Amino acid sequence: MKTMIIDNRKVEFDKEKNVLEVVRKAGIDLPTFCYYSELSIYGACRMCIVEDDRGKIFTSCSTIPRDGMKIYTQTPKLRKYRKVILELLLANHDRDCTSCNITGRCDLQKLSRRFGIDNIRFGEMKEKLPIDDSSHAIVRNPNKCIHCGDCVRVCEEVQGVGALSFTHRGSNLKVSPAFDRNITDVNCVDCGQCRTACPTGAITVKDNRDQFWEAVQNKDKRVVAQIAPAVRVALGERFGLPPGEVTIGKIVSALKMVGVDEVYDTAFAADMTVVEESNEFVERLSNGENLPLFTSCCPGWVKFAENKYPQLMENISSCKSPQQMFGAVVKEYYKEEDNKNNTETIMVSVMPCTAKKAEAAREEFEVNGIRDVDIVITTQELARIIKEAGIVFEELEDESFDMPFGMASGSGVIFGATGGVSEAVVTRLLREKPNHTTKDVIFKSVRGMEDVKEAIFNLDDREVKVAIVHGLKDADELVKKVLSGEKSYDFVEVMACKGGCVAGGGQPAPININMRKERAKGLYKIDRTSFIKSSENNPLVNQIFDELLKDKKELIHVHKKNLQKV
Ligand code: HC1
Ligand code: SF4
Repeated sequence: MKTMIIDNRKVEFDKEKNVLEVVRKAGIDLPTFCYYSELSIYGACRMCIVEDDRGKIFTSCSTIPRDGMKIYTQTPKLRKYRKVILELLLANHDRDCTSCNITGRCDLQKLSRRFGIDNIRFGEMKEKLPIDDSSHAIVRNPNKCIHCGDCVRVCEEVQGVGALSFTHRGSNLKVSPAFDRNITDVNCVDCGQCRTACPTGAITVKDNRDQFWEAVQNKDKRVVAQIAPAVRVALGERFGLPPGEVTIGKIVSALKMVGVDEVYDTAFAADMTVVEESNEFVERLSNGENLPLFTSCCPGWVKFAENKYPQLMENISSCKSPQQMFGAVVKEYYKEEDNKNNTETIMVSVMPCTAKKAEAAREEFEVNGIRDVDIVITTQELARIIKEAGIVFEELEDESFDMPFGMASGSGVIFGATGGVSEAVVTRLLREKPNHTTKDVIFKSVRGMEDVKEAIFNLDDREVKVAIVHGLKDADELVKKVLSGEKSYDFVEVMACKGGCVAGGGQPAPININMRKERAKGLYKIDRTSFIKSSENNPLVNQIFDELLKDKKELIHVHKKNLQKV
């Protein structure tokens, strides 16, 4: 085993790819703004510097560990350099910390406190740049940017979008969309992954808490909330619970306490999607048209396809996403009563995803002046609402969802993890064929965090090929292979974020692979203990199809005519 001496202590290492990882293995939390193990190494912030036994200073993130290396992490020189780096960053940074969206969670604030920066010797050095508030999903405040490049690399390396880049030079250097455009004028797909990587308040989630409070405090309105699958396994992190801990009972309880009238489960609408989308799939398999069928529930993916692959529009399922389906169904359900009593139903979605905000605002999701979904708040906004209301989340008693839209199957819940939609659809199709025995094989192929997963099964003597991909860069590569004929599939599930919705842009961040796995595990645990296993066995879903949607299937479909190409 190779060893290094770190601060006079022997540390063994093996597969660690840089000195920073060995230092962390030794239990030392070296500061850094720009190091993410899942991204390329940039080495720009220089906070992770270490000193060797000859007094040479270098960045640990960009140095390969060598056997016998001797380094120090806390010398007087290093302390001085780190403090100067922080002072210079702060000199170029907005100092409105008390009113900043991420105060208390900002890495710059935390490190400034940790290194005792109580005086900044330099005055504010830069003139104020305009804030880009144009997007429904994220807000960009360049005055809080420290040029770590994390957002640029996530958008390029993981999402393959490249909506952000470094522009200008020297002291004018900044991160922005090309030609200083607004983020809505470039190919951004609203996924919010840049926000989950941003260590400061330079990119934040668009805050819709005020609309939420206004709605719940208006007694003339019936406020109905739907909670997405992935929220229940991540919200607890904001209250000190581990990733994957299921807190759905407390979430329902908290929403009731702040004034929501009815709380429903988006997984119910996911069950509806499974039933409707598998019917659509079977129809396409039988007529051979528009295959492969691409899933439509992830708005980041849909927008990416609209921008880059308009020729695939007919291949994307015409089913609305569960969020939008639910909004349309709930509004229809209350329509008569609302008309009679002259009231209004407001649909609030609690989502792990920033792109859901943009999806809800799309033109095609409004019929006769009524929007499917009125307000979307993310997991992290809900955490702030709970804190603002003074609710002690950890001590809340569990409450159950309201009826008739509060009962979901395990299949609906696992939508929140990559592979969940495919698993639910395949399970449904195979369950109808009692002689099938491939269940275990399929489950092994569709679960897990591999970039691309495949499953093959037989349906009525036809081989059906499924692909599951998460992360838009990997999706892009897969689509290219499908279009060139290199790969052939019948069903393709795409989720824009790595890991699926469990790692959406509105979830507690930063997010790492372990958190993705733990959150997904939480969803699979719910699935295992679910009273109803599969979507088509949800009696309330069947009732909605038989009654409310009997002659109104168009409510849950969308034919995308408004391509949002930029
Ligand atoms: Fe998702 Fe979906 S699973 S897209 O990841 O299909 O956001 O959780 O709500 O709509 O159900 C997100 C999650 C979510 C939809 C469902
Ligand atoms: Fe890129 Fe997604 Fe951020 Fe848009 S929201 S800039 S696509 S990472």
